Amino acid sequence: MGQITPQNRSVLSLVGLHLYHYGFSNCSQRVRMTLEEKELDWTSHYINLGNSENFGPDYDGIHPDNLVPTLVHDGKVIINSNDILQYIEDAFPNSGATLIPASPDEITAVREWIDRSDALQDSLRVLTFEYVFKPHRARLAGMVETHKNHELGKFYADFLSDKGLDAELLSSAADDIQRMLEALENHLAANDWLVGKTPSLADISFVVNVHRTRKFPENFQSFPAVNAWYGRLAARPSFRSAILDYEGAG
Ligand SMILES: N[C@@H](CCC(=O)N[C@@H](CS)C(=O)NCC(=O)O)C(=O)O
Repeated sequence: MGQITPQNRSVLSLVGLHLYHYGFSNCSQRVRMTLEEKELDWTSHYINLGNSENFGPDYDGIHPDNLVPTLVHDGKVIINSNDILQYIEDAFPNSGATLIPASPDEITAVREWIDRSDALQDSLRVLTFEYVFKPHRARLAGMVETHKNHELGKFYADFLSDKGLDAELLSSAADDIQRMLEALENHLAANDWLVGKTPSLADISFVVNVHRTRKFPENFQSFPAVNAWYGRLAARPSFRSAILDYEGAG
């Protein structure tokens, strides 16, 4: 979707880079990691999803679906994390790391990996709620009300119901993630990075997903080439400042 015109026009006068984001959100993590790799200064607008701040007055009307992240750059408003990654690279080609390779074939390959990363979001959400948020269910009870008119409303209602998330939904999410890790493993067994000879937007987009799978009890860590690739990315300063430093933040 990329660039939008928000209902809340106040952001159109913002100067510089402003990111509306949440610590634990993998979509926010990939944008922060890209901003760090590009060595760009940005202003943080922290939207605590745990307190439904995405429905609060500061954020309502900025993102049409009340999701994070949103990037505002000199009044241009961009949503969808993977579109934001591409926007940042296009807007700042000469700053920090180059995150898009030069050849048309490689550019297409980056796009394809990013699309596959994007397609994992629903499955990651399902297992995140089941394994990471479920112990804190009681604290999330208010979400049925805040999310009731939202596309996620039914999901929150199911999650917070006595029955919990459907067993079939859980197993199909786990299968989806397993298949994706197998595809990554096949590719990374012969390549250090997803595309080309240096990390690209494809690696950043995906590594936050793999990072999330490491919080699940499933046997998602028995992929040696994925683990080695993950280790290479996790050793980068950008991974610490964009991801690890936010863990535990509300
Ligand atoms: N396709 C969107 C997905 C954004 C998304 O699902 N964001 C989640 C956090 S990762 C969110 O804001 N959820 C709101 C909520 O659960 O209330 C993107 O890549 O930015």
